[in-house]
Amino acid sequence: TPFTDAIRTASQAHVKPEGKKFSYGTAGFRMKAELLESVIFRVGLLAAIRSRKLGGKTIGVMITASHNPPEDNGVKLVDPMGEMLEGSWEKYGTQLANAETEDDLVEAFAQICEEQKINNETAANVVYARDTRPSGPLLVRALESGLSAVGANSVDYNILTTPQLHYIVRCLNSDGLYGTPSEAGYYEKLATAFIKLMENKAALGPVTVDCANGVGGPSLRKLAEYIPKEVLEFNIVNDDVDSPAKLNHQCGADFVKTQQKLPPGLEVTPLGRYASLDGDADRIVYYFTAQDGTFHLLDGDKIASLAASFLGDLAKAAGLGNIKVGVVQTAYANGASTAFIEKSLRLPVSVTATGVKHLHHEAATKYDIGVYFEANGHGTVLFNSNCLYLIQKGHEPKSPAEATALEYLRSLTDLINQAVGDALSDLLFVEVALAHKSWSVNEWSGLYTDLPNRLVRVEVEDRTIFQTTDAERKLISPPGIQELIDACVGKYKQGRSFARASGTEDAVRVYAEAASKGEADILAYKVAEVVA
Ligand code: 16G
Ligand code: ZN
Repeated sequence: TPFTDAIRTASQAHVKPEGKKFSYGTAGFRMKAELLESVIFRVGLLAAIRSRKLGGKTIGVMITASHNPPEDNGVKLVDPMGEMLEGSWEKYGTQLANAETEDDLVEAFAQICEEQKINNETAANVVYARDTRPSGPLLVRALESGLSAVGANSVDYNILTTPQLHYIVRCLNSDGLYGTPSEAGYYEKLATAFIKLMENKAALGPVTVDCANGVGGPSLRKLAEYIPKEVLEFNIVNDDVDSPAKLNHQCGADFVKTQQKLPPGLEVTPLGRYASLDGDADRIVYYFTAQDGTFHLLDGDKIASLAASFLGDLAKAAGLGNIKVGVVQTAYANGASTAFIEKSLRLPVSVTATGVKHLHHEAATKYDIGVYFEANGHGTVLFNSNCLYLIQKGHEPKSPAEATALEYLRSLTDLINQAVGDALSDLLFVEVALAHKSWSVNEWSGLYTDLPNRLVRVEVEDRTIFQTTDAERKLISPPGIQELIDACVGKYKQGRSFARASGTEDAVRVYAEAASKGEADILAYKVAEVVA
């Protein structure tokens, strides 16, 4: 390729740690930041190839390690419509990252270009951003070095949340139809839709947002400037991005979801609304304390239930009774949420494997309005083209009430990030749903009661032998194990349990739920024993 010499020279400044094996996984590459420099340099090469393959469409590169500790970092690619990199291309990321020498690297680069029939004269366009981690600037320089070695045009968007970069990528590839491709364009789009949706709705009182001391803090502060206090007041906490050690430490969505408790130091008023973002602001959970001080979590399943209930009603009110509204969950969704959506809301639920790309794909292809959320708080709502057409012009409202509901739906398609799960967009969406229903957290929480559950991490010799089917709910390998799990589950009322290999850690995860906390705990440990 014309870039052989340039790649070879530039690569010498970003040497691969010898013998280290990298893999582009569910969330891209993620590890200790000091191991990442060569990987990110090579991701620059891949981003350029991907852009050329797609005729010069803009590709995004996000440098973040989400909810992981401050000393970690990571990188992932964003495809033109703001989705995750197409799955079949992940192997190229792995291939480039693992090339041991400069010779291996230029050869791998040439091989991928040949396999994908890349015309290296085609322009390559790449945009990138990073979160607030201290390792970010150095890694950005490695990325820039990779991009320039292969002649890519690039724009640095500096510090953004992950979903903001996804938004910008989508804008840049949508001829101005999705929005203005800038950070300010993002705030304006969300705030305008939000203010419209909150017109004539009673104020809810302030919402407190724990920003995990990550990039969500400064971003939410900027967003809040576009929203008058009378419409919604934000109380922003844990937004110290100048003390790296505080990032994701004893705060944030992952802490609250896994510990099922308040972030230490948070002052709470009973029945107030509290939310926590993760370190790159693509996940959110809500929670509150009752009058008696007990903690109540409103996780991704509760958000999905609220969203499905609100959107299902709105579609009917707009006279769009034939629109198919559905919910996508993973095996980790609480059984009580699935039962609520199917039996009380009478809406279909699909279950997919863990990982946003699986849920996103299912929601986009199966439903007109597809609500998807992982229990951990990552999710969004997708409106397909049929639905967008009906909302925008295809459906003639038959009454003023229908016209109003249609108008709401129109604003919601602007409010809700269509590219990826987005904590800031989800935050505003939840506030709108509660305001429209005139619900307090109590009423929202009371949609259903979570079944007690337990998650256990099991260290095993080789997690790759744990192969699953049926959206990770059943093991097909090692042989005989699933029968043993079934036998355990059968002993517990409302029992359900499954084991799957983690996609992000070297371990197997066991999930169990049952009618009581004690039984859920015992079931989880019994199944963990079977797996170990
Ligand atoms: C990744 C996924 C997340 C999933 C988690 C499961 C993306 C962007 N992120 O972080 O959605 O919940 O993996 O981790 O897809 P596990 O495989 O270790 O259980
Ligand atoms: Zn995240």
